[in-house]
Amino acid sequence: VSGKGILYPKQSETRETMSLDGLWNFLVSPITDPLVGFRETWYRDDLVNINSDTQLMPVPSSYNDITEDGHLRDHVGLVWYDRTFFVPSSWGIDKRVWLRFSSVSYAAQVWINGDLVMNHEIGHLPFQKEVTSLLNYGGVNRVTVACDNTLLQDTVPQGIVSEADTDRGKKLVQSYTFDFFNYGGIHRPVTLYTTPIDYLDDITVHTDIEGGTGIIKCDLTFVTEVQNSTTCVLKLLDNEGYEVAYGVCNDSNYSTSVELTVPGARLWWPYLMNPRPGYLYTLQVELKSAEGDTLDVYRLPVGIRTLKWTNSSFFINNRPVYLHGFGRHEDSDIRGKGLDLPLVMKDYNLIKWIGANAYRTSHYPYADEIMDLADQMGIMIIDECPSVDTDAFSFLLLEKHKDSLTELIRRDKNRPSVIAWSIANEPRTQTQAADEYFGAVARHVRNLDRSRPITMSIARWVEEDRAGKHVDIISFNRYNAWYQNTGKLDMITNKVIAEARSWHAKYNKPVLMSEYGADTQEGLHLQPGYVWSEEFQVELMSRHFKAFDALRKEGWFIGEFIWNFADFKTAQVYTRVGGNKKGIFTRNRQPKAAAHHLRKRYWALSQELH
Ligand code: GCB
Repeated sequence: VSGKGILYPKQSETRETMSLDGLWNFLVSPITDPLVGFRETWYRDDLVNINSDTQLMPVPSSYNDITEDGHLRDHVGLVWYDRTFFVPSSWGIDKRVWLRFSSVSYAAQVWINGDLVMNHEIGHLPFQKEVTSLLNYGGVNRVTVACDNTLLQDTVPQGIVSEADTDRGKKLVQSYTFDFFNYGGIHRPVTLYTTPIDYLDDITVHTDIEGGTGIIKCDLTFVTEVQNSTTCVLKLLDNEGYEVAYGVCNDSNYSTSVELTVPGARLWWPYLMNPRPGYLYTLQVELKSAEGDTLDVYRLPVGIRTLKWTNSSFFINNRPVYLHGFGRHEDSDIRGKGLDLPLVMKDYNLIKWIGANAYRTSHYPYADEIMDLADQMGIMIIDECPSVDTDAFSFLLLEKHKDSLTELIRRDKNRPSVIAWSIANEPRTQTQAADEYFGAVARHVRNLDRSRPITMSIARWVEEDRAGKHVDIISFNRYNAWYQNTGKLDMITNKVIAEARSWHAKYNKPVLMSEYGADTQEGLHLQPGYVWSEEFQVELMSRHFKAFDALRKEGWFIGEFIWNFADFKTAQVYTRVGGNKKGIFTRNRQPKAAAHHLRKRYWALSQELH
């Protein structure tokens, strides 16, 4: 069984979880014989027995920055991970056991005790498989992962691999045009968990408001041994655990639907739009047998809110919203893109401190744990799939691009924080091929979810763009006084106003500036503002604020996202000093002058607006 849903593994009366995070064994495939691990079936033994170069590697983490080996940092191709673990005997009785990876970048192949379990391609997204029949219960087991970071013309995102002559001989080198380091490894938690034999596979909720009453439409799918034999009992609990709504529905062909009504519903509001942002109910779903026995229980947080959009505005709970936030990255020193809860919490504390109400998950889906906090704190998310700088539009690429959105929507469809899907960042949208390609991608997303608008961050010029017509909100990225007219601070305000106006004039849709900014070396002071100095970054922001204030009066400009929340690592290029330094915070999450400047604006904006 592999199920259709990807519900986050949670403990309940009927479910157990076991974390497989920790130090795994790690072996790099030799560049001279990259496929040796497959040929010699490395998954049939412990890596430590196979090769004395096996070392320890933390999971979750990127492997690139953990060692002192520059070759590993820049490695292209396969690396192998394994570890052993015990499974209790009790798990072998009347249960299904599942193995879930929250993300491996970029592609993964997984074995349990030498048997192939699954393959997955595309980083930043979870995958899982039932492994019940492969485990030793009451005994030791081994999980092996082959992980490949290679990016090609038909991967999402795209890259190019070529052969280079080095002092060590011929070697593969990876190039890519996107502007963040191509970290690899097991980036997010690995979990073994149980479900009952008859279990809830997926839950989909859609919420609405009628007067003061909240409506929650719940679609449930489950797997049971006997069709039409089960009942689902749903209870909605408020945040103190009191039951506020109840519903029952019967199995009809392994799925069922029910509508819950919540009189006097507490709505999910964004941060700073309400004194109690991020209000979540708990939807408790219980699967019961014909005899009335509880088969399975799962609890899902639910926020009741509506989204609406027109050709000029974006509304949450029927109130117009102005988005003020950032583009971000999952990135930090040492761990790269590995999930790190202290870092995640620190980032949210900084987001609250600075008064942002939104961000875009540039340029790929972020960890479940990061999204959970956005739901809880009321931070609005533009949820981006991993397509960056898309070019050379092929059929295969389109299929994978669609898959990435299918998997993203399947994972995040129930999240109140997700207010829009971003289907790409800075694709080459000037061609007929791009027009058709993004038409197909947008249709695909609308077939999966009509409750949220679609956007795309465009960097082509207004006149040449051919893809904007396919989205609901136009997001544009532009680096006035940085990539264009470098250093000319007096060439920002009018240009931003003029460009935003022409986007709106061309497509008659709401417009958001999804990137602007300047690289800034913290502590570098040059007055009057000169590129790379703190003074320059602050002044560049002020000139943009002036444009945004003028645009806000025109009624269709719906938000500003500075690039970037924090400095982050990139590929080695001579335009980047230790990485991209457009952060408001340093990579270590300390404020530059820009952070204080932005804080003043965002708090003033939220006071003025709400
Ligand atoms: C962009 C990209 C972003 C880069 C940024 C920059 O337009 O969307 O990924 O990091 O510019 O700083 O160049």
